[in-house]
Amino acid sequence: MEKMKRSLSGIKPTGNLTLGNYIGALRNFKNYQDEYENFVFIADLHALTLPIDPAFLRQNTKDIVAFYLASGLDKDKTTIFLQSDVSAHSELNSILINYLYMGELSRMTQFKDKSAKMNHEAVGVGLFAYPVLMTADILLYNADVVPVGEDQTQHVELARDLVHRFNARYNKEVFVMPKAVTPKVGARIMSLSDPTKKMSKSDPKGDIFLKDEPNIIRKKIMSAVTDTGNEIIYDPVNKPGISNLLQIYSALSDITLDEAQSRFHDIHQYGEFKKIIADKVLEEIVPFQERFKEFSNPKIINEVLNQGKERASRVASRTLNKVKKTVGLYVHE
Ligand code: AQP
Repeated sequence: MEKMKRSLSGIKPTGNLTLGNYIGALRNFKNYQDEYENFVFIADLHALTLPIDPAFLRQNTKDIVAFYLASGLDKDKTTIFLQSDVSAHSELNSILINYLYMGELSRMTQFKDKSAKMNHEAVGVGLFAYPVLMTADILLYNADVVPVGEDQTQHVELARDLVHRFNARYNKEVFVMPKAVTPKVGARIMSLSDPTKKMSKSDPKGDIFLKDEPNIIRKKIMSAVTDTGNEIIYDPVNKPGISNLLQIYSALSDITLDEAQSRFHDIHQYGEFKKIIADKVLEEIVPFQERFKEFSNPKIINEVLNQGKERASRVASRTLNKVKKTVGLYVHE
């Protein structure tokens, strides 16, 4: 029998999840749970790379478990786990950190963007080395596919470089080559107040949060920055605001951008257009929020995480042992 392929994805509990996280990532995770061996985790160690309030981090972590369940992930089909529950992530990180280069890490866009806002002397080592831990996350599970939004594809490319380098150095296929998969539409949802910037949970200007009340979501969409003119066309360079709303509509309707555009052919008022976008978002998010509330229960969350910890640890420790042996660490019974 052919071995089932593996999929791995995660979200950092750095803030309140946004519509960008939902469309670019979360919404797509369940698509892998029937045909893949699906691993989905909460990347809590990654959330420490920038200062964060401990209570906020804990709350975000619990929320993400409930969001995963609300999005349709089934704990018996998908291994849902907490990164810090599986010590192999930190252990493999300690090994792999010796196989990636300062040059390549300093070229990562996310590092450059985040560190540019900080005093150079105070940029954390963890922020710089973040892609090393992400590489460990992916390789521990020998993931074939890694569903992500566009901003994370560069990190998956780095993991691929590491796989080439590592396997070549030891002349055997220690790690499986992973591949990033991004959604056809919605891989980069932009801020509603500045559609030239990504909607991001740690820079919440212009964000729609998945926990926002429906009337707030509607208000935010109705006051989204638009462009001059009155045509509803997809043109991200000249009409970034309208294009972003079209992208949201198209992704949530599971249709192409062309189809989305043609649905608005006869509409020439931005207000009317935005109302349709808001209706579409609420049609999906309101029932999702109801399921989220049902799953936001400590008993359910602990049960999911306990089961996930056990399954993920089993797979991860197997890979870790293989790596230890490969590099020459003495693995004894
Ligand atoms: N605006 C976005 N559009 C589409 N996809 C997005 N993702 C994030 N923002 C958008 C995708 O969501 C997944 C989880 O992201 P993450 O928690 O690993 O962190 P991130 O990529 O850095 O996303 P954020 O929201 O911007 O977090 P912070 O602010 O903490 O850095 C990923 O698959 C990501 O691509």
